[in-house]
Amino acid sequence: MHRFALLIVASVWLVVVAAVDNTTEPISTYVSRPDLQAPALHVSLQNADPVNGFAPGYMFICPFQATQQGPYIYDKLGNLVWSGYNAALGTNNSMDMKPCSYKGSTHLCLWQGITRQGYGLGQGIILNNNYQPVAYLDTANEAPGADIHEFNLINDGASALFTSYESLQYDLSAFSVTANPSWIMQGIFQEIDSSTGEVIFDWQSLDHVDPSGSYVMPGTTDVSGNGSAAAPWDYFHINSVDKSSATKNYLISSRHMSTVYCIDSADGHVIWQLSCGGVNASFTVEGFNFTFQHDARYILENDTHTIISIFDNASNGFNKTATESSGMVISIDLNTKVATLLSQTFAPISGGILSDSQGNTQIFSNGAVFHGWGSVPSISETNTNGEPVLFATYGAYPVMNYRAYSFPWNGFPLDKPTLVAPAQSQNVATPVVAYVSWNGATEVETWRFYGSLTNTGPFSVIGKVKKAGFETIFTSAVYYDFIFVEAVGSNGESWSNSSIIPVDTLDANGNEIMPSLSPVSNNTSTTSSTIANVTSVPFANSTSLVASSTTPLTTYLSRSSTAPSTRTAASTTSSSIAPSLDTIFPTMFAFLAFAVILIHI
Ligand SMILES: *[C@@H]1O[C@H](CO)[C@@H](O)[C@H](O)[C@H]1NC(C)=O
Ligand SMILES: *[C@@H]1O[C@H](CO)[C@@H](O)[C@H](O)[C@H]1NC(C)=O
Ligand SMILES: *[C@@H]1O[C@H](CO)[C@@H](O)[C@H](O)[C@H]1NC(C)=O
Ligand SMILES: *[C@@H]1O[C@H](CO)[C@@H](O)[C@H](O)[C@H]1NC(C)=O
Ligand SMILES: *[C@@H]1O[C@H](CO)[C@@H](O)[C@H](O)[C@H]1NC(C)=O
Ligand SMILES: *[C@@H]1O[C@H](CO)[C@@H](O)[C@H](O)[C@H]1NC(C)=O
Ligand SMILES: *[C@@H]1O[C@H](CO)[C@@H](O)[C@H](O)[C@H]1NC(C)=O
Ligand SMILES: *[C@@H]1O[C@H](CO)[C@@H](O)[C@H](O)[C@H]1NC(C)=O
Ligand SMILES: *[C@@H]1O[C@H](CO)[C@@H](O)[C@H](O)[C@H]1NC(C)=O
Ligand SMILES: *[C@@H]1O[C@H](CO)[C@@H](O)[C@H](O)[C@H]1NC(C)=O
Ligand SMILES: *[C@@H]1O[C@H](CO)[C@@H](O)[C@H](O)[C@H]1NC(C)=O
Ligand SMILES: *[C@H]1O[C@H](CO)[C@@H](O)[C@H](O)[C@H]1NC(C)=O
Repeated sequence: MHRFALLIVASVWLVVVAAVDNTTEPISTYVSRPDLQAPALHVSLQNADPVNGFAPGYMFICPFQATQQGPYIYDKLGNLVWSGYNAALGTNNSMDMKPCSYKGSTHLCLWQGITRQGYGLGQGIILNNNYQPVAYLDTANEAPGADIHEFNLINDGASALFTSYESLQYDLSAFSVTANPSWIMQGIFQEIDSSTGEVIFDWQSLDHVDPSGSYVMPGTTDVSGNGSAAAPWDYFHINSVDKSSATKNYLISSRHMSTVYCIDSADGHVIWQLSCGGVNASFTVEGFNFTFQHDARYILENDTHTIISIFDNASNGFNKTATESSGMVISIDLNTKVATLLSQTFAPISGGILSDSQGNTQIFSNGAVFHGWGSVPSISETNTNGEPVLFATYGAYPVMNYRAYSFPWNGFPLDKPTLVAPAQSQNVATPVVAYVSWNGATEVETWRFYGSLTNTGPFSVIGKVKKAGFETIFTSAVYYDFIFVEAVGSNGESWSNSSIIPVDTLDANGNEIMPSLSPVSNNTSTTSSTIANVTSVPFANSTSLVASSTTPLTTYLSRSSTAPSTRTAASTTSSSIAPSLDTIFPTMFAFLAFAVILIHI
């Protein structure tokens, strides 16, 4: 159970009303998926060279304060691969999605829940490569629910690292807090056994770090809190947890102490702390500085050295120590007690980026670096030589993204490819224009199209087209009444077939009409999957094909056994047409203005 009683704290919510439009939030729309309004990636720098260019793989982001906030996967050319908006996960905030190893195979891990002023309450979710949730994990031992700042699956998924924010009554008279009683927020992290949900390790900041060392005093920033019950003083602000596989020590980042701590996994004591002039600093920091950092990760360790990476926010939105945020790789000599900077990467744009909050640094094994720029919704990558090879933005404030990652991924959605063929004209001689997409599928190389004069077939191959981004457009040579599409992999595998869909045309009034359906018979070998080796043009430009009919269209829609096999044009009004036929046009450019909750993480 969670200590919710202590968290019934009406946090400070800074409400800013901002108009979301195509400038702050460009979106991509798709004919085949009118339900999706995905953030559009604007890629301004792109080096796809196999040797010196960006690393292979996909980009994982969770934009929020966006029209359809949620987890997203893009390819490195900027094409949408998967929109997780409302996909079995609900529409709550998502954060920190990345591939993770769980029970011997690659899964997707993300945090989802509700955000408060600077922290959150939710859970960790593990999805399999079919994008189906297979596990929900949370903090335990009465700690408040999993906070946004970490859901880090370790040991092949055997355990999970979480952060948690807990408010406690605390005497803050030494910090000029007048509220009586006064309240403090402590940082907790836990390691949880992912099969039993039980706590393996539980660390609470007030047991080990005195509030007097904080750089963010009560009532000084938008996320500091003022020590009241409604806004406890967030003196610590834990914002990452990692664990060494070698020493089993934990590495945690405290933004408000501007300190990275190494914690002993036996008794929780602070083994060392890295800061630039903070109270009780363990090391001399030579030639560089950082403040209000995020995302502290172990990179390499041996007996004498520990190498870590951090994302130096360099600012808390009020005071700053650098003009640009950056990723830093830091070497700590445990003998000489000196910390030096091994590398530093900046955003590859003029003036760099100073993110107000959030952000992360992912170091590849070859030294290449991938960055999420937090409150500035941008991502970048530098290669092993430190040269910029990728830069992309996906909107502007208030759109934000906590962390961004680059990883290989293979996604196998359980649904079928989505195919639509909107009416083009009144003339059935008009070739079919079809739009196909398959949300989350990474293995499709080619779309192979099949057409027939009837819904029962036989169907013949009418063409194929290379997959081109999230949605691929296919234009047939001639007209077909019914089509479907097959998703073909790079080795010719057949991954899935779409449903058979009717190809609509327009009647004289501009209403869509659907071709007639034949009854499905059990006594004939002609089935929808029978592929005749038909290469002849199946449809002549016969005017009889558009001859008017007195048979009401609704008769055909109800699968009348007398439905004619030739195409008919109906004079019926659109009201008799099944509603689903009218839904294929996307709601283009429907941009919403809405109240936006400004949060600093
Ligand atoms: C402290 O913050 C809370 C929440 O914003 C606010 O309601 C309260 O008035 C503040 N108290 C003081 C003394 O500023
Ligand atoms: C909105 O943004 C998208 C992506 O940048 C662009 O393709 C589209 O043309 C824009 N629409 C308008 C109306 O500006
Ligand atoms: C959002 O998260 C809250 C807290 O975990 C949960 O109660 C609620 O059902 C979620 N809502 C949606 C739409 O997922
Ligand atoms: C610094 O170390 C001293 C001695 O161990 C301890 O009493 C004090 O609380 C520490 N201060 C902080 C901010 O951790
Ligand atoms: C900014 O820095 C000054 C000088 O160190 C300090 O007095 C002040 O409290 C800081 N303000 C914030 C919001 O961090
Ligand atoms: C911190 O480093 C920056 C360069 O990144 C430098 O401009 C600044 O003076 C340094 N600040 C301190 C306090 O050393
Ligand atoms: C430990 O790591 C440091 C930094 O990479 C390196 O200079 C040193 O040679 C390493 N020591 C051993 C024993 O490998
Ligand atoms: C898709 O349809 C084609 C043609 O009927 C068939 O050969 C193939 O096996 C089907 N693929 C799947 C996955 O069912
Ligand atoms: C075809 O077979 C299925 C099940 O075998 C049966 O339910 C259906 O009624 C049959 N349809 C016709 C048209 O005979
Ligand atoms: C089908 O067409 C292909 C290509 O034209 C040809 O090689 C093959 O022999 C044909 N198969 C049959 C069964 O007619
Ligand atoms: C069908 O119409 C198209 C376009 O008008 C024309 O190019 C084509 O030759 C016609 N085909 C036949 C078989 O009449
Ligand atoms: C860091 O965060 C603060 C706000 O929290 C922001 O103003 C500042 O620009 C950010 N900059 C850097 C480098 O972090």
